[in-house]
Amino acid sequence: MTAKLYCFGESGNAYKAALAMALTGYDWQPVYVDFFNGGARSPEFQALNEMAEVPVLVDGGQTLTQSAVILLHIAERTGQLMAEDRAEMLRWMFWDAQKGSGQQGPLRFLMNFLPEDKRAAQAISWLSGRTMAALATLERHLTGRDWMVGDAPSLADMSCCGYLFYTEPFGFDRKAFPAIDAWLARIAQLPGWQHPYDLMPGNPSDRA
Ligand SMILES: N[C@@H](CCC(=O)N[C@@H](CS)C(=O)NCC(=O)O)C(=O)O
Repeated sequence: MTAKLYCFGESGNAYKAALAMALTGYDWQPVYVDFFNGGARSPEFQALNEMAEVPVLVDGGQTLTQSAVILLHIAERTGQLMAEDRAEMLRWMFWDAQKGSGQQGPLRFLMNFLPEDKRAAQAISWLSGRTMAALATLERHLTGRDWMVGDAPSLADMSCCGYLFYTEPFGFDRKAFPAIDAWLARIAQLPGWQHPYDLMPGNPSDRA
């Protein structure tokens, strides 16, 4: 049965799952969540995910939330994108959930999607410092290696790249991070790769 990914184009956390499914040839379809009009806070959505967060994957009889859990499910089902060194792969996925996507997502939201009069300067400044430090960590790790773990793409790459293909500004300039830049180019060369706005419904231009 075709799996359903509850998602929206601007969601880097949903993109991780969508990208993994696109690269592995998973049988899936997107279900649009109207996040910017409260879609993730509706009683219907919260019945699906009590955490009121996107993404959610409904696959057969299972309802899965948290992008890392969904990624593991896809790798276990397909036998693809699972690094040989599972602990190292999980280490980077946990890191990403807190220091990578966990900060990039809110920062990008604050800087681009909140009404201008609600963009708290102090929160942006604090999150920017944390985000830049985490990007420096990622840059150091990727210097001299092609993939996050071992010599092939894995869930760690899906996770850590979640927000880095978007062009809405949040202080990440690819040119300033050559190892990240080259790694993103390698990911974009993988057969089946698509940009988040091509893979999932919803785009900032819808609200322009
Ligand atoms: N740790 C979660 C984070 C999910 C998340 O923060 N999703 C955002 C959209 S990208 C969301 O639904 N946020 C709602 C909120 O924070 O109220 C994951 O990896 O799935």
